[in-house]
Amino acid sequence: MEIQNPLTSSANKQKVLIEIAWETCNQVGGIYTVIRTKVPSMVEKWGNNYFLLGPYFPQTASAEFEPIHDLDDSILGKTIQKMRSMGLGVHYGYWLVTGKPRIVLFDLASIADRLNQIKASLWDKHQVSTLHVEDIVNQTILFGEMIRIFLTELANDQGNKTEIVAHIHEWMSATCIPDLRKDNVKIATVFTTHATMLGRYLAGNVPDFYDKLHTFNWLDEARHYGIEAQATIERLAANMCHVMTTVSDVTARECEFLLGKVPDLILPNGLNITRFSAMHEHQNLHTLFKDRINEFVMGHFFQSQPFDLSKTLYFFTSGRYEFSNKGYDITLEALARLNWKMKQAKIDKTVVMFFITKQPYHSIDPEVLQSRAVMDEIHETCNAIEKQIGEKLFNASASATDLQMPDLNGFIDEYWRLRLRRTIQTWKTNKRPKVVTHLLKNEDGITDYTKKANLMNNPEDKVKIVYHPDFIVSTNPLFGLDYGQFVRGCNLGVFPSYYEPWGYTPLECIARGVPTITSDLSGFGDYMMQIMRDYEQWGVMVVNRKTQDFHKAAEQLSEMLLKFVKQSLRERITQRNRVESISDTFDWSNLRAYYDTAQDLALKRRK
Ligand code: 1S3
Repeated sequence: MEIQNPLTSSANKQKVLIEIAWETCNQVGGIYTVIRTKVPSMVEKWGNNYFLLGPYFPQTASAEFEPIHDLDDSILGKTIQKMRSMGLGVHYGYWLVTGKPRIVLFDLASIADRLNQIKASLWDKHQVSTLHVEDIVNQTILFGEMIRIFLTELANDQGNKTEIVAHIHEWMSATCIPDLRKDNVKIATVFTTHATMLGRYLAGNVPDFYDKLHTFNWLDEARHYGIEAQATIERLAANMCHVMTTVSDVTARECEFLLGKVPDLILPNGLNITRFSAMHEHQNLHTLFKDRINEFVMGHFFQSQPFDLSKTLYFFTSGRYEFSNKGYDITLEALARLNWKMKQAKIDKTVVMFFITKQPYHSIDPEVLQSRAVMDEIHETCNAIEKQIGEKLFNASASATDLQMPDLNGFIDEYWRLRLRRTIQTWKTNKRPKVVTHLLKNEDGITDYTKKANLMNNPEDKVKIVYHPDFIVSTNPLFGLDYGQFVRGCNLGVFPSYYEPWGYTPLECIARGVPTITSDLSGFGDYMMQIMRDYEQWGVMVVNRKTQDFHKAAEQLSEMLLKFVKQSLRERITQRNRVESISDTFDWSNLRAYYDTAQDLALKRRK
């Protein structure tokens, strides 16, 4: 059935959904993943009645945005036209992601001359204090004003012909909500917060944050951390939208105490899951990408510390650099304990733990690059020798007069022998393999902790550390893998967060059939515990951080890691299959229903 487009026809009263986010066509963090991966499922339900709004940044737009040049006389076309005639920069086109939805991007510079006037109005009407704010706040104020103008024009033009829902994500898109309500614009609003600004700051700075939640005075704390504008906008949006939502029960508690609003609904995050028709395919990919990680590990460690790769496990953690919020501290403590336990138990295995995050650095460490390059040279020399032996062996075999196996040693030229020996000689060293792959601008929590815990890649260590202070992209010379491939090549993802409203990283592991560790303070971990009682059976382990202190939780984590290390290859393969088999649970085709409910409720409340 063809879906009639109310933006091009005025025949029937229909519903239109507009999704609005700072991260539409603008990747900053997790919200981009939410919006982008959800598109196919939204387009499936709403067809042409769905589009998105976002900010226009030429650089990101050049990669993901395809302009539509001809504006028709639909309501959408007319609204864009009207805004342009007001002198505002409005870009209209397709977002080049799966589902290819239409998007409208606002050029913030085109309204920048009105910034002070908009700020004055925010203060007069809603007492939002925006003096001396960071530039990002100014940008979001401009963005909010353009959204307000757009929605108001669209709704006025539609009158009673169309029911419009605006689903607004995070405070960065939310300065428009108080005015939309005050002006009684005919639009139903859903506001989803993916964290609270205050929660993020307090969790990282105040011990026992969760126990003290009910004691904080939001305004005092917001002023203390210099985020009064953001916190006020968030609070107003939460209380003035028609339906307020967040991504997990964990964050819902924060909303209650820090935003003064118990969310109406919880909207868990999903992914666009692609499953293979044959189970062995994801196992094959694991082997393929693990081999690539093996190459890196040989280049990095074997120069001074060769170990048996068939008895080596790759663990990793990744995310923004929030040392204790993301649980890097507890992970390091647990690894130090694991190292000790493996040595005590004389376990004949090696664990290489990768920390993948983003911190300022000068460049990749030239010594790390050099070691890799020389190892590649050894590899090439071996290939040349292999070829030479192969050809000579074939000739000798074809022309053989007896059945004696020829002496292979005689087939290698002196030149190649010498070259191989010299390259190995220049490569081998007594130096300890580096912990950090890059030249960091500053020491940080990870480097401090590795020193303090003596996790320094000592020869006797069973647990080796690779700290890669940059996100992994396919052009990266050290791995030559994109992030998804890297995840597939690893054996275990470790994410015992302290503050994590949802947390996509463990979910990204599940989607790729990789077992994972999360915490009961992360939205995802909490959700998992609610929907699957036997989650451990399915390769998801949850560290108890709610009721245990740091040291007890670190001990629990180290035991989880040890148990994993002790598994046999066969057990690991079975576990990977089980993890992969639950990935569908998190496909948007199953989770979109939560969004449908929120949007329906907003329409009912607007009436
Ligand atoms: C937020 O991004 P973050 O990493 O700043 O939103 C994400 C999407 O809902 C969520 O997964 C994450 O926990 C939040 O913290």
